[in-house]
Amino acid sequence: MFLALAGGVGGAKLASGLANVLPAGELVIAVNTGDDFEHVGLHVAPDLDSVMYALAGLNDTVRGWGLAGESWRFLDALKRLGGADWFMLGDQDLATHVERSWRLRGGATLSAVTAHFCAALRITQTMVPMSDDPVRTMVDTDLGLLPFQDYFVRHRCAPTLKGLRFDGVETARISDGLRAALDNPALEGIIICPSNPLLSILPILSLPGMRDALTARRVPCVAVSPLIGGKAVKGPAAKNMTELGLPTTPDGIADFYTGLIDGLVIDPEDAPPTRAGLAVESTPTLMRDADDRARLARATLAFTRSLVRPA
Ligand code: FO1
Repeated sequence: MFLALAGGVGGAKLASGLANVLPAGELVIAVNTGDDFEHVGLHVAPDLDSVMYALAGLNDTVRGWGLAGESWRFLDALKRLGGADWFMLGDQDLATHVERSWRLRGGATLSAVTAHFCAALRITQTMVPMSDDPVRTMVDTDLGLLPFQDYFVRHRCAPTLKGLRFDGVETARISDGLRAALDNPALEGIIICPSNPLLSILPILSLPGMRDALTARRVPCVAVSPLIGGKAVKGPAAKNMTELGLPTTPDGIADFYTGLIDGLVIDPEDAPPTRAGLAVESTPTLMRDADDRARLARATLAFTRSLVRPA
């Protein structure tokens, strides 16, 4: 079995490709929850939902988040009442947030709610939150410290990034599902999806014990670069990397994941990293449709399987 670390739109795309090409039950996807927040009294978990909707084939592929065929009558009515309409909750999507919040309030863990939703949507792979404890990404910007969704949606990632803080992470525990995948003797490899390294993957890596677990890995770990030709396909990954002084190149990605990866998948538009000892697979990484997602998933799995960790 394989473990994938994911968050955001790029992560959801490769996660769904991996889910489709691997036999049922052979993939665990651990998802960033640093983007989670309380909104209009509801627990919203955007990255869990992006991955879940993609795995269920229900996601809106044009917008990149939320459900296909969405309607917005709730949002219109909320706006009429002077409510917070800056974060767009679709009518169908709302059911996810209401049901999740209701179950959490009844004492269920985020892992239990996620497992229940995945079963209800007939998802045959395992998707788990990185942690059941609250971790909240705070973005330090030229406008001051902003909660993640304020930075990402309300300000459209325009403020200059100066740093990141993950509130609650010091005491957050790796979820049982993620821990079990890391410790599973049948684990063949770990794949870091082409998610924003800073906003989507760093919260997962910041959980106490996570870097140690990856450093001590017995199986190969491969990252798929989120950059094509030095630019992000969607979202602020390249802007964020530049603002924090990381080159928007495979070298920048390799540096960011130093000590954690054995191989890097890059697009042919990018020059291979110069770092010694890092295996590189150059293959098209743009995922426009299900065929692209399956092809990149197969290439990434074959590359990961070809790498052997020294004993
Ligand atoms: N992204 C936006 O740019 N604007 C929105 O109004 C918005 C609403 C939204 C609602 C539910 C959901 O699950 C995700 C939503 N997203 C929205 C996407 C999301 O906030 C970001 O893509 C992720 O947090 C970044 O990974």
